[in-house]
Amino acid sequence: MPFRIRVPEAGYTNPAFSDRFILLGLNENFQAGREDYARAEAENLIRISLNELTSPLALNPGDGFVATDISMGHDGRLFVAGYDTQDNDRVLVRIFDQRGTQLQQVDISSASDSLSAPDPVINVVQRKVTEGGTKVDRFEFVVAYSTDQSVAGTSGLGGLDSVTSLYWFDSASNGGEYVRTWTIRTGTDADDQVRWAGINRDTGYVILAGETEGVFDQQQGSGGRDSFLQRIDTELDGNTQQPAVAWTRQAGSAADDRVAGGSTESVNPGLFGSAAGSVEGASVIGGIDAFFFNASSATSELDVKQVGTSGDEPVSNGLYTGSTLWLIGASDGSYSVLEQDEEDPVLEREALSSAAGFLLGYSAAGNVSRAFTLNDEDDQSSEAFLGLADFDGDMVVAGTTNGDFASGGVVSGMEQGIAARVSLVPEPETEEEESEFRNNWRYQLAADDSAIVDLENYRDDEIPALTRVGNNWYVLLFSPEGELLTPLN
Ligand SMILES: [Ca+2]
Ligand SMILES: [Ca+2]
Ligand SMILES: [Ca+2]
Repeated sequence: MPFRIRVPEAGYTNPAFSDRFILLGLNENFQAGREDYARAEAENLIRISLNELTSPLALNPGDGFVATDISMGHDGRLFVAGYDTQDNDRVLVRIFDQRGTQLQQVDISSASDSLSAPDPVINVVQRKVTEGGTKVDRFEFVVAYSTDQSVAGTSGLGGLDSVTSLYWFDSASNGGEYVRTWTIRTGTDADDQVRWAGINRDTGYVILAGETEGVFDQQQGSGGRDSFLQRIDTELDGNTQQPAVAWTRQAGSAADDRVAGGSTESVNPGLFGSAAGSVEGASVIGGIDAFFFNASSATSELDVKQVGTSGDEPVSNGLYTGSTLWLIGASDGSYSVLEQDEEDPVLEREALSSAAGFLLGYSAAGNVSRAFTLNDEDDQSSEAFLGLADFDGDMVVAGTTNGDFASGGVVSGMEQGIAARVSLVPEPETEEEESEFRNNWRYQLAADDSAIVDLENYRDDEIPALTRVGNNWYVLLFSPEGELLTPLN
């Protein structure tokens, strides 16, 4: 039976930072045994989220802010990292509630620092710590960027270095705000470019994943640019919390290697990227391969998984969910998984006429489990994937096309942002099998020179999308069904 829920604006209030939601159930006492009333098939409550942000969240209204990364957490707060091109590329973090109200701007670098397109990355965590004998929630974020310029309170090591800052939410400061715990500058005497930063939920250590052209302590260079994974602990010096590098692990091929991200979700921190050549002696598959590994110290044995096909699989981003590492990128191949009796499954590739986005799922042992290719229907245009989020058991990808990705029939020839939900419900193997609902959809922004560069998951209710249109930066919201809840015009 179709029905509609109206929430009149007058009289509706929500003092919380997060959206309200309704859990809708049946009045069983009323209908029990009553004539002409039937019981519902399932007694699950229907969840209805009330979205309060209905226009795009403009991140640089009239200023020079360039957004580079977003992260979601702490009662629906959205954290946006970036830099201000009108203030010496000063690194900033802007924190918003779900209505798009800015709650705090955190100045990460100093007013005296003069940076150059520092490309900061951010991640947040909620973890339990013991304070006075009781467990309390501690909310933190880490932000990291690379620079070869002087940064107040740090000493340059040579070329680009990584500058990393840890912040925590102090409810006693100014009515509740994020304050700095520490800042550290790390790297080699050559260029070090941080690509990802995260915080371990259990013990709170910080992990950096990036690329280096130098050689870290106790490490060996493999040639060109290598990957590195670095653990930074927080140590107590009296009552002061100080950063301390626990270890750095460097790995790579003889050529320039690319790092797309890292993880603190597994027992040992991990890193993933792509390389053209053997990474630490692993077997080359061909062309550009994807690779990933976990490390527990500077010297423990590395088990590098090098995966892919004879074609090119350059990895742009990825995500660990449960026991699966998901990798995205773009290639002119169509991918599928060949299951074999008593042998490991094999990733297969068929050549395409145009570039398409790929989404590949791997086990920790390096076995491919799922493979998806999202191409334009006519196989003519170039798609690239940049952003990835898990959402209600599915994956959502985003990036760009220069053609007709969503089969809308309009091709401007310019780059336009795209997003798609990829259902992980398996396809039925026989016609007799009941086909389950697959919530697959595609969306293409009708805005030239646009891109969707990063995605987040807001409590399985909405998909916040960091979006560029020309020089303007926005956060857009998609519904679980792929409807744009914040129309651009
Ligand atoms: Ca350096
Ligand atoms: Ca290398
Ligand atoms: Ca294509």
